Amino acid sequence: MMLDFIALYRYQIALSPSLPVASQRINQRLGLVLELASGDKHTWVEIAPLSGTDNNGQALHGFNRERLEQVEHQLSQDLPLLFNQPLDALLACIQHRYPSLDFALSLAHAKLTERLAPARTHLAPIGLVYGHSGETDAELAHRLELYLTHYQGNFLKIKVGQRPWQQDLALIYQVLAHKPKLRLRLDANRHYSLEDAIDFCACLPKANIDYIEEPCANVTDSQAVYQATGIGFALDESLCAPDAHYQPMAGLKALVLKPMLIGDLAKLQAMIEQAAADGVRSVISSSLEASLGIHDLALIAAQLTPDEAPGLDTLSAFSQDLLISTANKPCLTTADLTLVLQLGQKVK
Ligand code: OSB
Ligand code: MG
Repeated sequence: MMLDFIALYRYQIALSPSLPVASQRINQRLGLVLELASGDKHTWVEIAPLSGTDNNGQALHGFNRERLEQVEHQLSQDLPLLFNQPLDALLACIQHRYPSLDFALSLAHAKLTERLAPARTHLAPIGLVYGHSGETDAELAHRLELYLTHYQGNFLKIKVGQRPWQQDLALIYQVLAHKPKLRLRLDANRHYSLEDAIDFCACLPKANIDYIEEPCANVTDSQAVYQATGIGFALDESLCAPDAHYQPMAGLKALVLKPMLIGDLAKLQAMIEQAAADGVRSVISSSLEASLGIHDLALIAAQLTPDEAPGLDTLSAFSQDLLISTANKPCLTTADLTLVLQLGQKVK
């Protein structure tokens, strides 16, 4: 079976309220959609490196290092070579230069060869709570109260570290006053000083804390927080460098894996297997993809990390869905996207 239809599109979706990317915020999301067909098989994948600029025109840092324009340029060179080639040619294009590109090509291959099956069972993704920009403490507390009355999950992720730790702590006790059995994943995005992280973690209700993502600016300090308080940590930003390695160490509970930043699925799977061998959990997490990407991440999580609820609760700020309708909001079709390149004709 040959790749007999290839199309590449650009999308742009407004976000409201703006979404946090560590300490930065974005109010629009840009990305690409690659559409492929081979015989009667057809699929789409999203390519959306977490890079570009924030609401103040500053470059987003800490996540993908490739720019969308570079990826688009590379694809406009690669795709003509794939046209009328067998599906395995998709894997031959994986060059380990642009993680988002490698991820998308391997994902398209997995979908077209039915290696990524629609999941029989899904663990519900865990809810995500973060302060909106300009929101006061009282407004956040009120919004959270409403949210919790409807929230069904057993886990909840809360973003911390962007205000004095005492306020984060108060919020956590407020949440637990409503739902005392919740297990919390906290994410500090490296914002706490060692001293603040220790003071904060020492006051946490340990039995309710699953782990804290990246409490401090470096892994040595995150480990010192564990040694001082017994609160385990997860790595996220530390895994984003192109050749990132971690050492299994006391207190390291989990790897937060963002496939768009890691690369092809084989590499992702190898990381998950190595972590399991080291006794470290793997949690698949969103890189703020639109609904198409989030849908595929849920399938990947169901297949590769069936016992871990993924962190995918980042769609609510998207003003539109992308090709896959997930909620009561407008859904973009390929006709709404900007065509960059097309090879072959689509058979209906
Ligand atoms: O810090 O984990 C983060 C999304 C984009 C960039 C950074 C992060 C996130 C998320 C995704 O928090 C949601 C999740 O992991 O639950
Ligand atoms: Mg994180």
